[in-house]
Amino acid sequence: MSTASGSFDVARIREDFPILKQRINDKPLVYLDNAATGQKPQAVIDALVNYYTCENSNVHRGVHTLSQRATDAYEGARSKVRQFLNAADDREIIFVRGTTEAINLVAQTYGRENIGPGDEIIISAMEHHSNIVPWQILGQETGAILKVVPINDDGELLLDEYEKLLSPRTKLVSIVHQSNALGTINPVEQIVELAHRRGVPVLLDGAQSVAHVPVDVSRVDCDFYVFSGHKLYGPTGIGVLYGKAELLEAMPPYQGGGEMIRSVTFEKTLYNTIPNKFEAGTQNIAGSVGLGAAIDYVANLGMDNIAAYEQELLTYGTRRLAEIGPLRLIGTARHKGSVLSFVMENAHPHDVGTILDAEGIAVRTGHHCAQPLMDRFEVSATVRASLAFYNTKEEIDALVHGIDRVIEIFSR
Ligand code: 7TS
Repeated sequence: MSTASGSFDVARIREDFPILKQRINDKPLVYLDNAATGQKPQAVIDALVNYYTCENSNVHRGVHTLSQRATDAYEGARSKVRQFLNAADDREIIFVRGTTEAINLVAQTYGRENIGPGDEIIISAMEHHSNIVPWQILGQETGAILKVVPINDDGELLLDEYEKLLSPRTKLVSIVHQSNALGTINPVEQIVELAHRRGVPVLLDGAQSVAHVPVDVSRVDCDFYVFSGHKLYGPTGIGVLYGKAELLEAMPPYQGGGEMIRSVTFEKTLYNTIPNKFEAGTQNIAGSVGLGAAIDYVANLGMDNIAAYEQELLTYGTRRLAEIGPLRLIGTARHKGSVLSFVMENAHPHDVGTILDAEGIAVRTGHHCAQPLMDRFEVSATVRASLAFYNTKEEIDALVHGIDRVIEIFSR
């Protein structure tokens, strides 16, 4: 495999991912479903095993040695996330289950406290359902209204339209950093700047971007940034809500229970300070440790190196797929991450996915939890190949070969 690219030795890197050695349907696995979830390097698997083997205990609760070890591991992971995002303070990092829970948390706490009847929340036409539905639920509860920034045929946000939507009624902007279905990377600094000029806070959905581009919340100056550990090559069931301390401090709690309190009587409860105020009950301690190991892993490779290598793959993949006549790429933004979403003449995406699976190639087919976006492109579904730093040009060739199989079968 000719996989060395600059300082990026992909053949070496692939050795770190045991699952990639599998054969599927008697073919080498070609895993191109990274936008759904990333595979886990051995270092993450080892961190989970080590945690349960040597450190497992509950956190913040005991004076005993194991409890202190578990607390150190949990708080150590928080510090790693803080550093990775370049946030100002560990207290601004809240552990949650994932992106979905983080957005629901903001909707149900910040939203209920600050957004009332007739107030407006701006989202975009390319949002994942988890950045639509929580705001609709809030709207049903409070009478707030959703405003949607339109996109062009390449899948780029129309910034002029965004600016026009910002009004004295706008109370929050909640926009995806990198689209899961198109790959578009949005100009988040500009989005934040335009909102802040009018005093409007911005939440960025970083579910996709966090694994593919360097993220610096201090530079971007977003007010909330949310992501899931499992897309960053960490475990499932752990994710992060970053929020500016002054906003988090002013927000009411999300769930009540242990850990989030300072004192409880039957008459009155005083809440804990952040981040504990938002971490009711026993948390996914092992998950946070695994996420910390994933962050160490990608930080060691270098997010700039990862982004550069993935851009090289994207350029190659875009060129190869453009050569296929009966294939139409959906999502051709100038600035995009390593996502190749497409439809084919005569072949339904699910059939394409099934034929590719027979070739050992894992892609996602469907609406990608972005039904309004599918409506915008007048398709019901797409085939999506989403690439990670352990993918290779040879795997893109395998995809092209698989698509040739599809064309052959459907032309019979
Ligand atoms: N936001 C975006 C942009 C996403 O891509 C996803 C998951 C989520 C939010 C929700 O993340 P979760 O970890 O809470 O589920 N996207 C996908 C996908 O594209 N295929 O499977 C999951």
